Amino acid sequence: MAAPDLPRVLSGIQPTSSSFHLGNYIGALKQWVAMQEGHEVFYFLADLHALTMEPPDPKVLTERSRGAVAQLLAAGVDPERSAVFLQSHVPGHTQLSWIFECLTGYGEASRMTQFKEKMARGSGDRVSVGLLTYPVLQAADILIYQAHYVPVGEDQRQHVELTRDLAQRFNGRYGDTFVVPDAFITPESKKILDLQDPTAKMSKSLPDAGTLNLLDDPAALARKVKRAVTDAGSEIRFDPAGKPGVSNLLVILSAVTDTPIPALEADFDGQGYGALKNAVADAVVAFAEPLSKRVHELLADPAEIDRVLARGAERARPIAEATVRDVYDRVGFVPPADV
Ligand code: AQP
Repeated sequence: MAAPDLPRVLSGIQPTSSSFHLGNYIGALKQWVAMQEGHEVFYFLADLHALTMEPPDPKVLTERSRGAVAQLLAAGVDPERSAVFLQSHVPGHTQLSWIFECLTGYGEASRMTQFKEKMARGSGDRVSVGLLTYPVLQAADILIYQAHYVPVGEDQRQHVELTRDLAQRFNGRYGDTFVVPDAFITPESKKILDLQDPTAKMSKSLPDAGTLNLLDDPAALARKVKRAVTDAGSEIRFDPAGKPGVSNLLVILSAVTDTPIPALEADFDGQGYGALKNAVADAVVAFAEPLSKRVHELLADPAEIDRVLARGAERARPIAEATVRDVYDRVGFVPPADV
């Protein structure tokens, strides 16, 4: 395990589908893997957050959670170096969340873009209070570990800003308690776009044709890439404003082959969109196929997945408990006496 004086990294991902997509991988998980070097890292499956929309069938949630762990490990998260755990295994997250809920304005929470977007998809009583307070629980998830960096995609920037505000608000009122964390967002890969609608982010809640799922079979992946919406003209150039479809394909190719975008632009000089799509399809399949195979191997031993989660929670819990104790003291709760 990493030395405790290394900068701390914390991030989470929701087990809200049976497969992560390439946006999750390129925007977040790839950085999770890289940041295992030189940092003390905590990565959790946000199973509490997974209830905020329409709560899934309990068996499905259990399966998705184990499946999510398998995908993290197959993508390169190493449980020896990273604490990998379930949010529901560390009660401190919800204990701290209440304190932050009481420091967050109702208007402030209801202005969060993701809340407004998801609220627009639901209606009336089907929008849960949990959806409103989700970013506050997320602030607790981060601050409870005194994390310095939070590797996420661009869509999470506003939530990390709220986390920073809440840390500063608490520190201002009760004295220096929390590290004020920074979002770690890589400029080019911060927002992978939907292949059918390059104005929207790739997302599990958009139609499947535009989403490259890590566990899709190779034929489906290749088909989706080859049917991707591209732009006017024929030149292969990285220009996110003028050529969003082509630029998105270049970002994907760059991420899965670890090749800088200018080198790809040079390689494809004079070639058409068809050549780019063929190369992206081949590269995505070459990346996803072994990952998918490894996921299925790992899932054959669910007891080992549960042991990884137990070891991760064992590392996380003492840090979380110490923060909750300190915070409860600072707000003035009477400490429980020894009897
Ligand atoms: N398209 C994306 N590009 C870059 N990063 C992305 N992330 C998600 N989509 C993209 C990042 O993935 C991490 C995990 O996100 P999450 O668990 O919150 O998943 P999500 O945002 O709910 O994923 P979806 O697919 O977008 O789900 P819906 O449709 O339900 O909202 C985060 O770091 C996120 O930034």
